Amino acid sequence: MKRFAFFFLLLALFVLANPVFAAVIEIEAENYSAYGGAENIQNVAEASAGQIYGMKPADEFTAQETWVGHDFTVDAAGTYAVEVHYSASGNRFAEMFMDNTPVDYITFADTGAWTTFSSFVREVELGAGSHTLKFQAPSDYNNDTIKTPNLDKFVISFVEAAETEAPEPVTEPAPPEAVTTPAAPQTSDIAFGVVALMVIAGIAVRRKSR
Ligand SMILES: [Ca+2]
Repeated sequence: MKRFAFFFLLLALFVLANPVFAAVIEIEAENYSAYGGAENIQNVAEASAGQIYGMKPADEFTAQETWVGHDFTVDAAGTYAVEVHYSASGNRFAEMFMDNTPVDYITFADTGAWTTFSSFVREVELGAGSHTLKFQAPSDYNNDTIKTPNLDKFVISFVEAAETEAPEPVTEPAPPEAVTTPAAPQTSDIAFGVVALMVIAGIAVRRKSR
């Protein structure tokens, strides 16, 4: 029994230390953080938690200011999969942003009915900390010709840790400059010196013998 307890302790430590097992974040679209356009929460029995957020322009036509944002926080930097659950009667469109950076212009493929839900996944790179997932009506939305989807739920899950940058290669120090040895005295210089010494010695000897 003690052996099993030790094993489970090891397993628990591994799970806690490994961000792969970080909690999956689920956000109901109707639990938005902020929105632009018309607030549009609807009860749909088939939806997750029984409600959806329908992106809707304030005036039914001018959608550029129609958006909905959801704040969330991740503990570890890395690649995350954002699973988007939605419904669409006919193809619908919205631009997806993470922290106001465009991720993709999404075609929300026709699910057949507003009560039928489907999902797609986009991967994003996230730093540790807080983020905002935002969907905005496409900029080419005009006179109701491009329509937006009903958003149901987002599931954000860890894929892999951020790559740590490889350290700069250590550059070898340049080899020291070759030491130049002083030029050896020329043979003629040596001969001149010897002769000079002999002359001086000769003079000295002569003076002494006088
Ligand atoms: Ca929902």
